Amino acid sequence: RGIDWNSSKVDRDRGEVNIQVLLRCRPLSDEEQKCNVPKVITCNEHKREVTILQNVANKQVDKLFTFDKVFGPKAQQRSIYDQAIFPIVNEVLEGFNCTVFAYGQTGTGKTYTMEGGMRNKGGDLPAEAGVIPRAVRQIFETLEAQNADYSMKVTFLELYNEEIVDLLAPEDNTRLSDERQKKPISLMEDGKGCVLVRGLEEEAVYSANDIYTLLERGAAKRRTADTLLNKHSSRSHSVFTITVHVKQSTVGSEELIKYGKLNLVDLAGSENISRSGARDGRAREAGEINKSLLTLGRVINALVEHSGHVPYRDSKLTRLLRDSLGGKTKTCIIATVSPSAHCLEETLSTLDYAHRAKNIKNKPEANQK
Ligand code: ADP
Ligand code: ZZD
Repeated sequence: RGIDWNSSKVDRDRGEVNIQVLLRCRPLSDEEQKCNVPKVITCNEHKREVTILQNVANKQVDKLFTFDKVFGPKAQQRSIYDQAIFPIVNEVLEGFNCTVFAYGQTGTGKTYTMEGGMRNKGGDLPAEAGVIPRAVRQIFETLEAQNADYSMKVTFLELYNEEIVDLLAPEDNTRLSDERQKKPISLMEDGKGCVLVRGLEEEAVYSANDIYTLLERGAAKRRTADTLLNKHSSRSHSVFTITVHVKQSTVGSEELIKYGKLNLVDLAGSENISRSGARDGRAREAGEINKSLLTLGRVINALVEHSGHVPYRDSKLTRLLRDSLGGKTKTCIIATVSPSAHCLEETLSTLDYAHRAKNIKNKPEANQK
């Protein structure tokens, strides 16, 4: 069970592992069911295959794709977490940096997968809770059970139009309320090939409930932006990051600290690149919005084709997540699709993209100091 990072695709001598790519197909919505929308996706979880039914000029030209894991419309949040994400979070606690991306067309369940549905106040997580709240719970539960000496920080940011918005910044510091008070957020290279986000609110958290309070703040702030800007959420990328430091019990006087970072990334809707729309008068806006997603595609292409120059520096998203693409981070992409015939073209493009990304190799290394 779980992702086997030591599968046959590991080049043991060089310590390289492929990016893991999972596919999730959402169920038809009640609405779609009522209208008898035809389904064009079939998932075989056991064989890790997904088939897309395609009829071109009256000829059935189905296509089959294989992924590291496939989750059909009936897959529950908990089952996806337990099978695919639980082992990744354990790696973070072992000192690895890990990244989970959700990639797909708007409306296919990226946010549902990464965040999930509503939270019931107090008590346990709801069945609809997604990766973020479950990861938070797992980290606290594991460290508490080990009686570990640890510290944890989180950041939550949104990238919109090549601008970073801090979803955890205290209300009176936001760009929206006062332009002059704007706390500039910038990306900085630390000289060791690491990128830091300067000016970002870094919150120390001590319990799972602390994190839920922060998530609530972030979610509320995003809703404000959503109301003010049309299609904001489908065009923005959100990045939730947890950093954990764990003190190792050592014999003698030396003290070792293991630290790991988990990036949970909800990408902008992939339709934003397939139709690079400079059709209306907002060409610049469209161009800027697509820049990070377009560059992500180019970075993936360059890595897959080993074509020399990898254009990491061309967008904020790829600078921020550089280490996740061909670096020392363990990376997993969850590609999300709709089963509906209406989405066929976008679904095909998601499947192609995700399938190509399987060829990227990273070289994970644990952090210690
Ligand atoms: P995206 O983030 O890709 O735009 P959302 O996460 O907002 O998509 O999902 C679109 C709608 O579909 C939401 O109402 C969401 O609750 C629902 N949905 C998505 N995936 C599932 C799923 N696997 N099971 C049930 N409902 C889902
Ligand atoms: N997806 C919902 C938020 C939204 O788009 O608003 S669900 C989870 C991760 C990051 C941010 C928010 C959440 C979310 C939540 C909802 C409402 C208030 C706080 C947090 C959530 C869902 C289930 C369990 C925990 C948190």
